[in-house]
Amino acid sequence: GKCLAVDIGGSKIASALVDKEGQLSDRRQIITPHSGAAAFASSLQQLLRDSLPGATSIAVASTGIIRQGRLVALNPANLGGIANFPLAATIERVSKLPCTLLNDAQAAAWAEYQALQTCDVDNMLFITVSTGVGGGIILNRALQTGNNGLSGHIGHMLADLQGPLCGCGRYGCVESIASGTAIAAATRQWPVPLTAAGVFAQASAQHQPASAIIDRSASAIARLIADLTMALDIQRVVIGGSVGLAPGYLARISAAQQHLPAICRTPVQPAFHRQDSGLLGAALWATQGFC
Ligand code: ADP
Ligand code: BMX
Ligand code: ZN
Repeated sequence: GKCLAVDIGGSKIASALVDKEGQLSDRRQIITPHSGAAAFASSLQQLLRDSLPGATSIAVASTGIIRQGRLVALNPANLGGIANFPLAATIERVSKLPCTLLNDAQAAAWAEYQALQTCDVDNMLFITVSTGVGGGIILNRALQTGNNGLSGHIGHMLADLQGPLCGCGRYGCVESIASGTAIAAATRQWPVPLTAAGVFAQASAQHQPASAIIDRSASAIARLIADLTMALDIQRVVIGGSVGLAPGYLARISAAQQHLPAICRTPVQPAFHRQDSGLLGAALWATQGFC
């Protein structure tokens, strides 16, 4: 039987059937509703109902801290204010199939670690630069989830003590400077405010202020990589998310790394599975992992 994998992000919810060989089929995607828990639950349930035929198990990767079957948001603003949501119970109402839950970036890290074309990496860091900034840490070849699901929430490490208030309650988190949400927010006072994709489009048209916003994001990520490399002896970094995978973003991280000491310049590469890392990682974790 196939596993129905679901990836719940702050901007989109994707689903696909994953077979034993890790092949995806019947991929679907909807926009994450930001109008409260009831709308969120019914959109998720509709997507599940549509995707269920052919599935014998469910594996979910979701934004938020995944703790005892619930989604606990560190930054509720990323979900339109939802702070605590009964994820397992909501899924169970649609299907009684066996279900595993994992944080989205932790799941993506697991899939990307399996995809590395080398056996020489014991410690790997995955970073998604998306609605928020998420992370998944592989230490001694094992995915770190933590006793409370918190491991890898590196978007809430500090980038700038003078930075903006983050939805988690701290000032100057990496997420408040580097995420797609932060990139768009940096244009809020412009005559025509832009989306993150709009900022990238302007930057590639040589618009200097747009380029500076993306560089501020990329250099916050380069410093985050440096800090985590110092703490954990990270050997390889994999970047995902729509901002992380946007054209030119990785090159800006690499450029920012050149301003740091050589020991901080941990090699960075794009996600092999692109937008499907979370889906695939959830499915892989359900078969190889333990919950
Ligand atoms: P999720 O957070 O749901 O996992 P994404 O990885 O798609 O979803 O990240 C969403 C963020 O990326 C949003 O802030 C969105 O504005 C931004 N974004 C979407 N498409 C692009 C693009 N082509 N270039 C740059 N940013 C993008
Ligand atoms: C936030 C946090 C993380 C998540 C990361 C990326 C919430 C709701 N989410 O830091 O759990 O991994 O965003 O999530 O607090 P995404 O929605 O950008 O993919
Ligand atoms: Zn924060």
